[in-house]
Amino acid sequence: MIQIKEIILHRLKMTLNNPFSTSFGTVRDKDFFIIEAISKTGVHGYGESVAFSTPWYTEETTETTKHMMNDFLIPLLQKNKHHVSHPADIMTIFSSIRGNNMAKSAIENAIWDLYAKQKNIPLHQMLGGKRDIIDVGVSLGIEQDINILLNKIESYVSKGYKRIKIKVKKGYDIKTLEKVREQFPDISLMIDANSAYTLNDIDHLKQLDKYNLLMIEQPLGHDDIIDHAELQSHIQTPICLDESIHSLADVKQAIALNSCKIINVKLGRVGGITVAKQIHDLCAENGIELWCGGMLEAGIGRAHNIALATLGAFNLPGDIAASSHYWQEDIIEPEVTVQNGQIKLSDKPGIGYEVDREMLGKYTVQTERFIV
Ligand code: OSB
Ligand code: MG
Repeated sequence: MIQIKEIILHRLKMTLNNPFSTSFGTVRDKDFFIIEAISKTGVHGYGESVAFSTPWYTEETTETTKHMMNDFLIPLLQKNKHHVSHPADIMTIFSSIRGNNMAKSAIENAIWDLYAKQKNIPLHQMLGGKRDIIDVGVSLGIEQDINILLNKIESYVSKGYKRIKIKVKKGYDIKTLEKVREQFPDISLMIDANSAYTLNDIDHLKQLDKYNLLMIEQPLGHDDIIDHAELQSHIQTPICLDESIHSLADVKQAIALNSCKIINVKLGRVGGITVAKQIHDLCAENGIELWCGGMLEAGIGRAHNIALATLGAFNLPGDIAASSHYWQEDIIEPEVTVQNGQIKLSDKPGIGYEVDREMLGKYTVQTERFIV
């Protein structure tokens, strides 16, 4: 049994070290929730809501996650408090609410942390993780000045990051890759378009094949599965889906249609650890490669990503950079560090990092408590 006594929503505001630009716009600040779930026995579990302030990536925003948690999800937890024997039950309890996966994921993941701490084992071990050290890559935003991008690549390559991802958009793709490959002919390199192209760009996208890219992430529509299959049949570069995948059903469709060879799994986008594990198992059976995506998380969200990335089929480096890549100071102790492009898993119970209550307090702008 998991007897949840209280849920606390901490609303935080933090500013990124560097504004992060994609084909859709720029993220400078994060306004998000840390969910603290407290059991009757006094165990504290934490989750992080990854929605942004505006709905540019998916439909969710900080405000919609708040509405969902306050008015629907927490009331469902209150009503079903005697029916939680395992964190996977949370998904069933929330199943009457359509979509809103980031809000659901934040709460479910807090309860996974709580449960693992209650059992006194690391979360990655509870999930059936297969490695105690993971390879990681870095995602670099669009830069006005190509030299800034080249310097950043140089710096992350020299720190040992296992692959470099660069954001692209129309007019900032072939020319950029030409320069990057000139200076770094052999690095493991991929691009992410965040839906910047359409099928009219097939001939343009064929030119990518000569840059020996590990993959192209989400070239077409954020809600498309069919056109990606068409595009994949014309290009050699493997397609990776990000925005298109929200559920196990989406993955089934992508597999059936050959829409991608690789999937970027984000806990928030798919609705939490339980679905992510189901997606993992289905992809493992069908030869789809996986890696763990990022949402410019603070430490708690990052710790959950690190645990997820230990699952067997996550065979490609994730967007899981060091805390210091994103933040001046993080809200966990110790912060996440990367050595030679790898993160060593903690052997402490749950997410394996302590929440730094002083830092949490410093960045908190609002706190709400709910008795369950
Ligand atoms: O498309 O993968 C993406 C960041 C915010 C929103 C969407 C994406 C990203 C990233 C950065 O690529 C991932 C990270 O470093 O957290
Ligand atoms: Mg992406």
